[in-house]
This record gives sequence, structure tokens and C-alpha cells, in this order.
Amino acid sequence: MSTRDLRFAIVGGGMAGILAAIRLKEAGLTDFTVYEKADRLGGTWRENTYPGLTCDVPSHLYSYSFALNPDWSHMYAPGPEIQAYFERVASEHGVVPFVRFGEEVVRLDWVDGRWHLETARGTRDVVDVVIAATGVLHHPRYPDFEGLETFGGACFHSARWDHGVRIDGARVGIVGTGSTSVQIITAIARRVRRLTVFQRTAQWVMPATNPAYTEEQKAELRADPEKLAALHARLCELFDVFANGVVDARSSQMQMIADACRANLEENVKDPVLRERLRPDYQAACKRLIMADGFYEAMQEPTVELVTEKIVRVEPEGVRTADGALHDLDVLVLATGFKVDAFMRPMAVTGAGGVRLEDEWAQRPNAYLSISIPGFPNLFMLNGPNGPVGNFSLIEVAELQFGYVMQLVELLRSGRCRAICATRDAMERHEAARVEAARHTVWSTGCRSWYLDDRGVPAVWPWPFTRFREVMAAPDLSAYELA
Ligand code: N01
Repeated sequence: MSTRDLRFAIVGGGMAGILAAIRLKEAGLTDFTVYEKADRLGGTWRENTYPGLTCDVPSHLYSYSFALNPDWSHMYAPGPEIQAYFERVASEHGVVPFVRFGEEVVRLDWVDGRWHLETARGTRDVVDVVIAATGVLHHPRYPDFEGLETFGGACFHSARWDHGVRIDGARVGIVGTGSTSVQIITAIARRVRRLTVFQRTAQWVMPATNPAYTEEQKAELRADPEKLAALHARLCELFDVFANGVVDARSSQMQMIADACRANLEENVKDPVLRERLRPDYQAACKRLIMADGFYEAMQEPTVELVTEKIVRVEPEGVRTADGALHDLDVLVLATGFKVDAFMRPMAVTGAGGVRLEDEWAQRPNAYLSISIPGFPNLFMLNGPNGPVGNFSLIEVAELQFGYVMQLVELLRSGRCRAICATRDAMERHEAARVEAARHTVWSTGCRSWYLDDRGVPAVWPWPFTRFREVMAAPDLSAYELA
């Protein structure tokens, strides 16, 4: 068997795309291009620039295992620092020359055993393998409020923050109370004239203080890479405990989280009326758990008003709620989340025999182990559908997935096969087991959240994270069709 030279396209230059590029280079597979639609790397950390943006996963965990960073400023690093980290790592690992910026991939066609790629600018490429690293929380979801377009002030989505708009001293409204909104509220409550928080569903909030690392601590980690690695490993273990707990709604970890959230609410919201309005009626961690420092304090600022009446429409002057009240606003921030089922769409992808991804995913997106779609050979997704999401590091998830993908790539490179993709049977068996297991997770305990698919099934990895590690360690080739 002779080895084969492979050409790769990596779609997306965020955390996972940078990772894929670094790993391919390390493996000596340097015939690749990273197609990035924007003019900078960084993905979600490039797109989100809202005030208060912080990673709610500890920084020493939210780092590439091969590029640990002794210089994180805080336990939970601010967004711009994370963006700088990704750009620095990409630059230090020589990724940038492989990137074509301003190139949005719009088409992928599997023709005669290779992927034919086309970008919005008309650039064409023909590659053997595509790595889709297009992110999950990528496409903003806008609410369909009547009259939204008539609003007379500034209005934007949290992921499209308009820094030209003055917040200081303004009357600001914010729709939503997810992780994003909580960070924005905490950051701007004292800067605005008035902040009106439109809450559809109350949230459990896990207190998470965010101490800065001292210069001595940073110097110590810088001087001792083993200590830095041990810190990363310790956090991985700690988060495993959490990740293993969420898959059993009655686990002791979930009970501890529920107790901590309840105590946070009871002890930190003084006004009993406000406290009840902020009290959720579902189990903690059913929605993505909010980790926050100072949110309840912000909600009790005299500038902040909590509105729980339903929004009925937006008018030129502000937001009208079901009780008839008009909330006058200068700025309206839509922290309303993301379309989480798009993945690599709207890219038009046509696989073997002319099957279109749009049709394959007509009901909902799916892939064997979140990575490979039957009928779409040599196309591998990172952070694809139904994978581990939640309050842990998507970097570790992507690293494990890419280690798995590289083993499939090795089959192509070594000449064992020319095309590989999961079988439909393997995907369907996996999906049936996944749906059954998902029923016992905390995400199924009765709340609305972005984890749930159109059937109300959590679109996540429903088993312990340790099992995910085991499955990612080596592909079961009986689940694949090799051609
Ligand atoms: O979005 P969300 P997010 N009318 O979907 C409300 C990650 N993240 O941007 O709960 C009124 O969680 C909606 O209400 P309800 C993290 O994974 C990470 O906050 O559906 N309200 C909800 O309150 C997170 O989970 C970091 O009833 C409407 C909010 O908008 C994910 O991003 C930081 C509405 C949307 O919450 C998404 O968080 C920040 C409507 N029509 C975010 N439509 C890190 O630190 C929606 N809402 C890594």
C-alpha cells in the first residue's frame, strides 16, 4: 500500500479550526487551507465583544492542553484576553499563513471522490478532506417581536454589539436572562441611567467569584510548567465531576449545585418580592447553569428594573408589555441567544450520490458521534450536533474529537481507503441510545433551554464525560464504511 498525499480544507478559524490547523501541521500534513469568513481568527471570541464578556469556564481549563497559559489575569478571563490568546497561539504555531481571510465557504460538493469547495468570493478548491469547525453558538437568534424594526433608538443583538452607541447615562433595555445577559447586566448596571431587564424565565445563578491572579502566582506558573500542567489537570478532574453529575438529574453533584444556587438567591436578594420574581420554578442546571459574580447585586441597583410581563410589541419609543406599560428606551439589547441547530449551514453541502445536507438534516442535524454524517465521506465535524456542551471546556471536547478524526485521516493517508464515513445503521443505533440516555439527564427535568431539540430531547452527549474520552480514544471501524 502506498501512502497518499492529502489536501485538507478547514472551514472556520475559531478555537476548533486553529486546533485542527496546529494538529495537521504537527502531523506533517501541511497541504491545507483554513477558510475564515472574517478578517481575524477567534470565532465566538472575535464576534462577541459585549461589556462584561467573560468565559464562565476557568481560564486554566479553557486553554489548549498544548498551549497552557501562565499569564491568565483572572480565574475567569475576560473575552478580549481570550481572543488575544487564540490569535497568539495561532501565530506562534504558524497557522496564520495557512488562513484565507474574508473567504466564506458557501458550497461543498463531493465529486469523483473529492470535495469541491467554493467561497462567496468565487474562490475554488478541491480537497480530499474537509474539517468543519464552524462553531455552535454562531448565528444570532432574533426575537420576532411585532414592530421591532420601528424602534427609534439603537437596537442590536448581544453578539453584534454596537460600540458606537452610548450606554453611559442611557435608558437601556435588555431582553433575555441567559449567560450573556447576566454578564452584560452586571457590567453596565452602574453605567446607565436606567436598565430595564425583560425576563421571560428566571435563572438559577451559581456564585462564582472571579479573583485576579497575582503577579507572584503568574510568575510561579511561568517558572514551573509542571505546576501549570497540574493545575490544568486538576481543573479537568474537577469539571469531570460536574460533567458526570449532569447526566443523572438526581446525582449528589446536582443537589450541591441546587443548594448553592438557592443559598445565593436567599442570601443575596434582600427584597422578598424581587427574590420571588427571580426564583426559577425548575431544577438548577436544567438550563445552562449561570456562573456569575455580582449579578444579584446588579439587579438590586436603583438603576435596574426587572420586568416579567410579556413583551407584546416594540414601538418607536420603547417596549410595550402585556400590562399595557411602555418602557421608554434609548437602546435595546437583544441577548436572545443563538440558532443552535445550524452548524455548518447555510453552506450548501452535497454528498455522495447527490444527497444534500439540507435534506439529510431536514428534521434536525445529526452525525455519528457528532463527527461523521452517513453519505458525506471525508467530512468531519468538530463540536458537531449532539456533542458534549454544557458548563465545561469545548476546547477539551474539540481536542478529543480531533484526535479521533486524525485516526480516520490516517486510514486515508496510509492508503487503507480513499473515502470514509459513518454508516447509517451506526448513526441510528447511536442516536437511539443517546435519546434514551438523554431522558435521565438534568436537561430533561422540565425547562425550556437551547439544549433541547424540536422534540424536546436534549441535543447533547448524555453520558459521563469519562465515557466520551473512552469513545474518542479509538474509532470503532465497524461503524464506518471504507471505500
Ligand atoms: O443565550 P440563551 P445566551 N422573548 O439562549 C430569552 C454561551 N455563553 O447568549 O429562558 C423574550 O442562553 C431567553 O428566555 P427563555 C453559553 O453556552 C458562554 O445568554 O428561553 N425572551 C433567555 O433568557 C450560553 O448558554 C459564555 O425563556 C427571549 C435568553 O433570551 C450560550 O452562550 C458567556 C426571547 C437567551 O438565552 C447562550 O447564552 C455567554 C423572546 N422572544 C454565553 N427569545 C461563556 O462564558 C429568547 N429570549 C463561555
